[in-house]
Amino acid sequence: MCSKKVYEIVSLPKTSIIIVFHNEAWSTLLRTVHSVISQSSSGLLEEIILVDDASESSKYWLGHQLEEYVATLPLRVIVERTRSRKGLVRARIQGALASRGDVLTFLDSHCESTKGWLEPLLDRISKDRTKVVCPVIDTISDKTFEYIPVRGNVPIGGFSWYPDFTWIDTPKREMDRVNNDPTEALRSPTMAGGLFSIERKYFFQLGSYDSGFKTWGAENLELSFRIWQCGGSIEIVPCSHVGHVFRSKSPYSYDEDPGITLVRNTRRTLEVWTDSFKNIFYSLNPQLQVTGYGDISNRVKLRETLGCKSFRWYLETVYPEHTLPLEFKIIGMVRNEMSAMCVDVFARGEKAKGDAKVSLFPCHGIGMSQIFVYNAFNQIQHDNMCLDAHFYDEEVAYSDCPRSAEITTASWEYDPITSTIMNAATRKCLDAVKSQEGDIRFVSTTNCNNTQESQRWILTDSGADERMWADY
Ligand code: UD2
Ligand code: MN
Repeated sequence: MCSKKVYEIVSLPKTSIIIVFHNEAWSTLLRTVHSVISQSSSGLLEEIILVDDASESSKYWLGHQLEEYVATLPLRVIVERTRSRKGLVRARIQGALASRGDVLTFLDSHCESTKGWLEPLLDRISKDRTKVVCPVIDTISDKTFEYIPVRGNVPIGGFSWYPDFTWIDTPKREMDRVNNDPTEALRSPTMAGGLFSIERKYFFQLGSYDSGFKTWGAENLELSFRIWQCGGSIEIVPCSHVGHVFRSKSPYSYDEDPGITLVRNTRRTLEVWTDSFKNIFYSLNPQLQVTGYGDISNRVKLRETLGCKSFRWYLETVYPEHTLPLEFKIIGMVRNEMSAMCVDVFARGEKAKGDAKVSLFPCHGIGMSQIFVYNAFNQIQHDNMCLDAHFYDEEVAYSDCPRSAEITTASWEYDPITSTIMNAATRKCLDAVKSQEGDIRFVSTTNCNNTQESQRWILTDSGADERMWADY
């Protein structure tokens, strides 16, 4: 269906391609550059701007060799260099300032564009300059470098509790809006961050990027909130595909603990864009509050100048599927009294069929993977996952939270007097069971017996003092 679409190329805006990199390999960098040149229809490319973010001299191919190589290419290719390591945000700003296309298209430095990837992106922008558009991101294996297309329905972007970018199933409301046409651009609450096109003037009008961001992380959510709240929109365009090497671990050196950089970037996002909803994020992830976030006054002023809408408006209108607990009974840990162990989403039992089985880990008190919300529907929720029991066996697993008060196997009755948690459907009680080694690892449901210590649980309150955020 995509290949049948016809675009009037002469009427489309030209784009600059901006690729920032730090220590990228020669092969992956050139794969990105060459695929852009060979897979873009002529007339759509203004130039390619490579921004070297102070790669180390041991990556000698990124020095003169790169400049000499790109001079042989049949297109204007500019190599910009940051004077010292700036991080991807400031490197992208430098690239954008050096560019001259009507549109900016950002790519990571380890991508492969596919035939006809630009037309459907530029077409959307030519119809509405406030649209920020993303291709579907296919996978390039980091083991074999083979190209693996996304199969089936195209997901859109959301965010998790941490908060972190996540893919979510495209909701029915959105498929209805596009009349189930699989080629139609899908509105997306957030973008992954690396691959997108935006009109150049609009990019600067919206405040380009927050130059207070360091190295890596969270700029994707910051830009996403900003685009929507300030009158633009984000779309994922199913007829445009670009592959990306998803790496299993971060290859960079940082000038500080990477966790601190990410927290600072994340807090700048929350403090500027999420109004009082930031308190929900801080309750769900208390570790965020340990690090400062620097001066944000310019970004707050930008938000005022642009007259941007509230985060409440964004959640209600753009992302009603978000998992933030706007109403809840308890936020805290699910602590087993006998063992001093807590339900932990990162702990995955070795007996688990799949990896969904609920396991315990010593309580660490720093929130994160041990934070659960006893929500308004009596479900025990972590982000999009809820503790779910079965009628046919004793296993407790994580499953997608039912978003209603209907009594299901994901409904639990917590009795703070007896410290028991009974499943409202199976009427069995949450129990901590021993693994073969004898240490308590798993959560299951067994017949209720409140003299049994392993069935005693405390839903500890982390001190979040608002029971309802709805007034914000
Ligand atoms: C994703 C995005 C990435 C960025 C990131 C959050 C995709 C496919 N990728 O993670 O673009 O939004 O989330 O920050 O959506 N780089 C520098 N200087 C640095 C660090 C990185 O230039 O100090 C370059 C790096 O070489 C790469 C780009 O920035 O070209 C993105 O970094 P990444 O590939 O490590 O990010 P990724 O794909 O894990
Ligand atoms: Mn990448």
